[in-house]
This record gives sequence, C-alpha cells and structure tokens, in this order.
Amino acid sequence: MAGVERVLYGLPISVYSCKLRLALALKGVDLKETPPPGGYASATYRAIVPQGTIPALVEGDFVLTESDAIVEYLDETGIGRLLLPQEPRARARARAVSRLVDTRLEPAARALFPLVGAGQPVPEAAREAILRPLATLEELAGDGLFLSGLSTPGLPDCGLWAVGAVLETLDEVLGLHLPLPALIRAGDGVPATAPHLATYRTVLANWAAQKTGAA
Ligand SMILES: N[C@@H](CCC(=O)N[C@@H](CS)C(=O)NCC(=O)O)C(=O)O
Repeated sequence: MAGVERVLYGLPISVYSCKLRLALALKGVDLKETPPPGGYASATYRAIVPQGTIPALVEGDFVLTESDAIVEYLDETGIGRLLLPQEPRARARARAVSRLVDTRLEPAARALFPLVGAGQPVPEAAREAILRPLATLEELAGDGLFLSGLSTPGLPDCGLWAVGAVLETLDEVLGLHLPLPALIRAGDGVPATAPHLATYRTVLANWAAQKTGAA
C-alpha cells in the first residue's frame, strides 16, 4: 500500500512468527520483524494490537492478527508469490490442512513446553496427541514432498515446518524418541526457507538450554 508503513510484530522464539517468516521467505518478501513493545500481551502492545498476540501486521489503522489471515491478506493484495492455490477446492483444502497444523499439532507440541527442564516424565497421552495429527498430515501429503499437495510448498507447509522444528527440539531435550516424518524437514531443502529454519533451531536450542540449565 503506497505511503503506508507496514509493520510486522513478531519474536524469534514464537512458532507462529516463524511460520510467517517462512511464508514471507517463500513469497520473496523482505519484511523486518519488530518485537512487540512491552512484550506480547502487554498493555502497551495491546494498545496497538488489541489481541495481544504475535504475529501481527499493521498498516496504518489496519491491524491484522492470525498467521493464516495475514498470509491470505498478502496473497489477496498481490504481495509476493501466492501461497494458496486459486482453484476453490484446492484453496479450501490448503486452508483446512493449515488449520489442522495450527489447531491439533501445534497445541500438542506446546503442551510439552512446561515439561522442559521440569524433570518429569512425559505422559503417553501427550505423545499420542502429537503422533495422531502427524500421522494424518503424512497421509494427506501422500507421496508428495509438501503438505501443499503441489510441487511447490504453500501455506500449510510453513506451519508444519515451524512446528516441526519445535518438535525436534522437544524430542531431543525430553528424550521422546518420536518417529518424526521427513515431511517436517522438507523446508530444509528449499533455498528460501532453509536459513530461517536453521536460525529458528538455534533459537529453540538456546531456549531449551536455558530451561534445562545447560546454558
Ligand atoms: N492462531 C494464532 C496464534 C498466535 C499465537 O498464539 N501466538 C503466540 C506466540 S507463538 C502468542 O502471541 N501468545 C500470546 C497470547 O496468546 O497472549 C496465529 O496463527 O497467529
């Protein structure tokens, strides 16, 4: 949008900020991330972004949260390469798969955060909560390299790769021995996203080291 400054709020450790970073990289859009003033959920940040969550995109008085909505908005306003298909059924499928990552897999991974450094065993039900959506996602990808179902990665892949990096970190520090599918690492073979994923893994490793006292 000509003349209006575009601000993207996010943090290096945030899984959804990583998802959006990957989406921007696939789009070929260079948009620097700004930390939420006062931290996310703070009163200062809520004065700008009422939801208090990251990522958030602000263009003047237009404030948008939710990673999927932000990517769809960028697609629909012609910013960078399209990450959702145009054909209605393919588009609906991509949205549904992305929601599956965000509403099933990510929360199951997040549920394990408090166990990092806590020295407690991981309940079998928590492992199952991760493995179930992972198996579904693998089935949906079929023989394809990408969750998009296409020959190029799209919106659902960005979420999966970000959560995938989190799962790998949890797997290592909690000794989960999860049978993690190759699908979660497909972003490492994509030149645009590989460096962002490498950086994110380092951020996660530092976070885990701090939690476990290994730092
Ligand atoms: N569904 C949202 C989730 C965003 C989200 O939960 N972000 C976390 C950081 S990874 C956050 O802002 N948490 C603070 C809060 O929920 O108050 C999205 O897709 O962007």
